[in-house]
Amino acid sequence: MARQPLERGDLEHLTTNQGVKVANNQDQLTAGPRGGTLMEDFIFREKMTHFDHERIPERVVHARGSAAHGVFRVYDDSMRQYTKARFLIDPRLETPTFTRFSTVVGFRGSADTVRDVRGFATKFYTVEGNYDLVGNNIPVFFIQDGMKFPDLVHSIKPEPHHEMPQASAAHDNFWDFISLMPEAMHMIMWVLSDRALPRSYATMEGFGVHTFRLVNEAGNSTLCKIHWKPMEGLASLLWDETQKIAGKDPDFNRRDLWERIEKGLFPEFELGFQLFTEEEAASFDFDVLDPTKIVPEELVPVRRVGKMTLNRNPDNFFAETEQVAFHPGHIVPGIDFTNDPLLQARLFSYLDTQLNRFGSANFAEVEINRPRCPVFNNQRDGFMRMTVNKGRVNYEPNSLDEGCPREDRHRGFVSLPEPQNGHKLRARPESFNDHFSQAELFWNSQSEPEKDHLIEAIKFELGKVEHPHIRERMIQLFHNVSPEIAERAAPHLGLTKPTGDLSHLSESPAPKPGPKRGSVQSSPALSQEATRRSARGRRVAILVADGVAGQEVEVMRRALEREEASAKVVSIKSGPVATTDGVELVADENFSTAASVIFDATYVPGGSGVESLLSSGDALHWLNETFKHCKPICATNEGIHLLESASLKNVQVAAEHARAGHANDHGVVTARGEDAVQMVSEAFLTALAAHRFWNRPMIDQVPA
Ligand code: HDE
Repeated sequence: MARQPLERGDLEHLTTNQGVKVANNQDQLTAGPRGGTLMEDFIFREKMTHFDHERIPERVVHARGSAAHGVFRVYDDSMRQYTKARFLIDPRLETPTFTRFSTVVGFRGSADTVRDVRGFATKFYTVEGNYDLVGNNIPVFFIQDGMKFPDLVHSIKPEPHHEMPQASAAHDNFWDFISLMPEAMHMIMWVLSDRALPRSYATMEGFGVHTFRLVNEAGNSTLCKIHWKPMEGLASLLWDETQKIAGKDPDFNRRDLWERIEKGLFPEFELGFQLFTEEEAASFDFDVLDPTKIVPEELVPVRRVGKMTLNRNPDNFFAETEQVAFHPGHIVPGIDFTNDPLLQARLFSYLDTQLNRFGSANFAEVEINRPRCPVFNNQRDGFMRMTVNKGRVNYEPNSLDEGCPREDRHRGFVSLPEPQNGHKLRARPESFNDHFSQAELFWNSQSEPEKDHLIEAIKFELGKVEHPHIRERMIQLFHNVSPEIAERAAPHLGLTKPTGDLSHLSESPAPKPGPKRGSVQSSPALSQEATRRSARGRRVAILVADGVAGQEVEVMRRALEREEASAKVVSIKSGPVATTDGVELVADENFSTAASVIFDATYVPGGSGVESLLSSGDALHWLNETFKHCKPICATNEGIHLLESASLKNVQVAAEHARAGHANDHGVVTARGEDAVQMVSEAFLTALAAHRFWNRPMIDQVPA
């Protein structure tokens, strides 16, 4: 039955779910003004019942997430030789997508910037059915076999007796488990690196993790690894920042995604494939079915085939972001699985988890999960069935509906007839047992600042571990990755002379590590430093006080906006700011609502107002912190005094090295004179795109 079209008047009035207009939404129906509630109050009972049932179980992992609609298009038809999936070979097709980014460990209300893997799951509503690419921002995983997933997740989630800590791996249970699971060491290196602290969802990579297959029209299969490459390059936060942001703005990454899209700065990602044959795979010194291994890009380059643009925010968080149901088993003709034992376990788990979350097999009928191509089968009924099937036939074969719906032998999904033969057993292949080579490859490929951050992460994570024997075991494992790691971290954990002794593993039933077989010593693609970044989407704070040179603020703001960066004016108090030149200026934020950690860079314009900033502890702390976090700093005219203030000695050193109008090695840009802003703006934007300046002098002494 068709729904009556809504008239404007219909949308003005409150109704019950049955469409009955409500006269009073303030009071229950009672026997007299001070009397008891009447059972017949169907309006109150309906409202309260619905409220009581508003939650569905949060995801057991990846509970905290945010999402965006988008579109995907391939560049050309060159993938035709590898796959018959139409969305990957027909450049005329614009495929709608829905992408959900998430953290893994924290509950649904936890902070965005915790140290964690990020989920990167995309639903492609293709013309041949929904394809879900349910990946992460890290290309490997902790475990090799899905049998261990419940143990892994139990160990990393808050400890069950007191439910602490929230959204953090820094506790004994997790490191106890890992210390007995050497296969996790490659993943551990990634999780302790800057990759686990993304600046933005728009500046992180995505990975399908497992080896998948593409299958072409002739039925030939090619193995592949799947990548998302962010067009804005890779950028991360510092650990100190992430902890502060978790308090100042727990929605930091969510807000960033939302605001980028609202401003039209759509996050873009190129889809890439590493393609290789079975023969090539057999020649690698690792097993491509082992999800703790990457295929180094230097071995098989990533071929970028198309682009996804995230261009629309969801209309309703629950209906879309919370109810979207991903499943690696949602694939389309032209894509197929491999025997990766982690992937095989996922093929069971995701469907099962959706049944638990929705309480019904009809979750595919919820709008966000509904394919955009026709769905036509004999599945019927169940909780919350939305489809009103017509006709008498609900079986196949039939003659009463001319045999419909019937199989499509030509376009229907056919699994690759890969031979499967073997004894029934539970065993880990020998080819999976090199647990350290690629962990070392990752370490070797990091820049010096990235290595420093990783060592600091070990100090924090293991520093939180109370049992000394767990710390000791982990350090011995790190020694097997690289003695340098163990030697640098051990003294801070009260441990001396790690030797790499792994005798404690005899206590563990987990598969033992074999010899290192790795041949690639370093892979530049694994460092985030080599990435090409832009100023797009970056946030700059302009620090002002009454008496600021308004024109300088305006010229800088325009220069930033031209490069699609944004500026917020931060002052001692909110509201109008008096300027020396009569330019109208209003502070967007003040020192109690904003903090340096929420921004990528700071600019201090000239004017007599700098005097007030000089006597503001908040302003000095702001600048110190910006400096300590290695972010670009710019100052013009009197603004330079703030950099020169006594408590900002280090900034001063950096400023001294700055040639007027040029960013120096330390990312500090200054200039004096009437054209000061014009002189600095280009260098400041270049510094903004460069993201961080790690070689600042005396950074450890900065009080922030
Ligand atoms: Fe998941 N994972 N996972 N996972 N996963 C879930 O499904 C699971 C794994 C990933 O935004 C759950 O709907 C098992 C690898 C993402 O909604 C659950 C194993 C990778 C998301 C589940 C893995 C992922 C999930 C929880 C090991 C990267 C969030 C709620 C065998 C390739 C999707 C849900 C979203 C969510 C199970 C390992 C990525 C329980 C059993 C490896 C991005 O089904």
